[in-house]
Amino acid sequence: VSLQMMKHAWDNYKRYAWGLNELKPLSKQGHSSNLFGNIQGATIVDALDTLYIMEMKEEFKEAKEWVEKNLYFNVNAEISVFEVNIRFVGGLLSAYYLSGEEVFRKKAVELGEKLLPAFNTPTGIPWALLNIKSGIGRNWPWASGGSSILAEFGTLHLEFVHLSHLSGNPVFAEKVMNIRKVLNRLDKPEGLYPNYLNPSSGQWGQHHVSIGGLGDSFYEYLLKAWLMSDKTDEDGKKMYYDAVQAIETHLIRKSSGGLTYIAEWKGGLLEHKMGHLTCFAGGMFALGADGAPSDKTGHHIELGAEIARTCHESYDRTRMKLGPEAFRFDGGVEAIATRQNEKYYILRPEVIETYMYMWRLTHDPKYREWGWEAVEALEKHCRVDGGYSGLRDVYDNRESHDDVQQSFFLSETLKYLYLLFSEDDLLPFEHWVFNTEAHPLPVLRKDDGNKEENQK
Ligand code: DMJ
Repeated sequence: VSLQMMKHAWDNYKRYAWGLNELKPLSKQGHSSNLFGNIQGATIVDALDTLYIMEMKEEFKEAKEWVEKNLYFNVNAEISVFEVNIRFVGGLLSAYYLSGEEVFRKKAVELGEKLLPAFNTPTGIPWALLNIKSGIGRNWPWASGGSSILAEFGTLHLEFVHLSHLSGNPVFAEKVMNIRKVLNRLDKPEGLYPNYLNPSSGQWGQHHVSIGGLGDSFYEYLLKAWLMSDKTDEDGKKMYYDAVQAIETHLIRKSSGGLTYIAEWKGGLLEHKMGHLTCFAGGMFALGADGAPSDKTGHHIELGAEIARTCHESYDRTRMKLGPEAFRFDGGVEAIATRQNEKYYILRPEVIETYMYMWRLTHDPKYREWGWEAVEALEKHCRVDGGYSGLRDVYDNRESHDDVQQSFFLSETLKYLYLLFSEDDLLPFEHWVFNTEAHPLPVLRKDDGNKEENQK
């Protein structure tokens, strides 16, 4: 089924928005997000590996040809370093490792080089935004006193380690190792990592902590850096398990109805709200269970299962059976959005991602059942003639479509669905880690001698 969904999403993108970043499935035209500046083809690059894995050979071939002929980075454009890294660098790296086609390696390294000026700050903590022609960087104007964002500069590690591996140039890995160093030198309030860090002073901005937006994939990449290093990156490992310990103590709570959730922390005060983005953490806890210190393996799997259950409830308690952007545990509600501007669903993957990890790690059939519920809801409410669209209000009885087919729907949501219903030996976890945009990267073996082995 996810294969047919992919075909519908891809065919319509191709028909109406080919070469542009994303598809507007109701207007049937292209959509350009400013996150990618005027780099084009986000959907193509994000979808390459999904096409490959689903064995959509013709489509993969036409996507590859587009990359060869049309993907250029010599453009005068200000881009988000994080978004371009996770979608474009990540997408190209996976396409290279899966297919072995040199063009993807070449373009990934070329783009990586374009991102390097972002690190020209007094601390080496990169800027959020970068003009890839002039090399001038800056931060989001809204971010606490000129700060860089934890989930942005903390989500470069996996891709940059692979860029060094594939180019023979150590500079990429050095840049991300330096980020670690800066973080390790700093005092952390209650052992927690604030979302904001000033790249000039090297000091934290506001003490806001989140496992959802602005924080999320920083934690994910600590764990995955350790896994991707064939469990040699002890520093990443320690930082991850220490962070989880602090998160459990200060952020994880249980509602009176028995639902475990991860709250947001603002200078010591809890906001009892959980984002859809935060739901990825169920899968992360379960994936990290194996390496957990002092007999905590079962506990981390259990934590993953409880987060999965809570996020499933956030879906089940809506009319459309798709979850809201954020849901609350206060004012008499549990796992329900109470503010109008938190009721939307934009085809995000995190809940399905967690089902996929929980399924692979426990084989409890309920995760496939829950995944199937999501498929039915997507087909019923998000599928339109011209592709798939997000929804403005998942509690409404009539669909109000947002008219965007996000590129992560093809790279993540559909890939995780496909994997949820596949055998475990398709991209097995012993050999692959998924970047935060669901692009698989091979584990780099300790001995490193055998490239073949790395690519299994
Ligand atoms: C994706 O780009 C990535 O999953 C990122 O980590 C978070 N936001 C979107 C999907 O929701």
